[in-house]
Amino acid sequence: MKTIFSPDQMLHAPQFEVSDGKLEPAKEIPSRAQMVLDRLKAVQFGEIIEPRSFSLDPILKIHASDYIEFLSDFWRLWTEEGRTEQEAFPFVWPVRQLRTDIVPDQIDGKLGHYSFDAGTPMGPHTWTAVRRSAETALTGAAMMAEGARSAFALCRPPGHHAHKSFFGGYCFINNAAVAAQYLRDHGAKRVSVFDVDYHHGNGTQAIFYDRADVQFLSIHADPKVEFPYYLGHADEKGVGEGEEFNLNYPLPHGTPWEVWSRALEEGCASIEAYKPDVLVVSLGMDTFEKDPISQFKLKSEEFNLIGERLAKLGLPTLFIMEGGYAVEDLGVNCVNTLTGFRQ
Ligand code: SP5
Ligand code: ZN
Repeated sequence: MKTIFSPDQMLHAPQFEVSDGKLEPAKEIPSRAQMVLDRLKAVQFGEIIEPRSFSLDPILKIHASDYIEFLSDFWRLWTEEGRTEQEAFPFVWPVRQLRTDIVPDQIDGKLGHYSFDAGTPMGPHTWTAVRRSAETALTGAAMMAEGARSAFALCRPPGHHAHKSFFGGYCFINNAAVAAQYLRDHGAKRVSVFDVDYHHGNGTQAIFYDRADVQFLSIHADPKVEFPYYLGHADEKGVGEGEEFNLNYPLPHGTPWEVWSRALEEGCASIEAYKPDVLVVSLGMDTFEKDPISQFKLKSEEFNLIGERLAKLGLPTLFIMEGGYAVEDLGVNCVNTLTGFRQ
């Protein structure tokens, strides 16, 4: 299995995030990708290649053009307003009765309009890294469309919390959604996106919620007690043509493999019934027992079992990296999943 990655993805290097009411050290940092690369090389897992270049068109099939323009222009606008901070945080949002149909001119107003949390700072090179991360996902999708049986897009920044026109949860472009759409546009009739990150994939769910051609499944911590809080409940099943093609498996804090794997089984059964042409896995390793921001109890060896179970589906499978913040163990856990799949 080939891995796709660009060193440009390291250029987004946040120092801080707002979490638990204070500035904390950022969790979604470049060393995450480095740990995965180091482990891939140590076990000689397979070739590591650079992503191809793409126009913005496949990204604009998922994201609003004004949002992508905001991301790409952001640092210029920020410095033009005389701001000197090296990372920018949103801190005011248009919730409920506030207006979302007028985009503010001032940069803090824009930041709030295009985001949903204060945990996702933007820096001078965020756009370069974000676009390259999306191209990593797109290259994986192109390889699958060209007949590969599997590929690993080492995306960073991650993507599954990003909606059509706002960022959050460390995510800016929804890499898995962009890849799934690319696959639809290049021969796949049906695509399943299976999100096994600890957090609900709110962005991916919302993007495909009214569609029957992309099935979305997510196993995650119950949003009643965990980020992203406002989406990911079991009764969210899709709307219109998309009804029954959205499946959520919220689980309590403390969930061990014995319970988590039952949701994995149920998800796999639903994928088998849907009969997709290709599977996209939103691969988060933050279900790990030692993850610093998460509360599930999966052990390193159990990541092999995830890969093994997914392989039994017998589908062409594109892995897209999402979260996982136990940096020291991240490479082992990630490569364990990929190794379990390959055996
Ligand atoms: C891609 C991904 O995994 N994004 C996750 C974003 C989570 N951001 C909110 C983090 C809140 C952390 N609270 C920690 C409590 C333990 N001190
Ligand atoms: Zn996560």
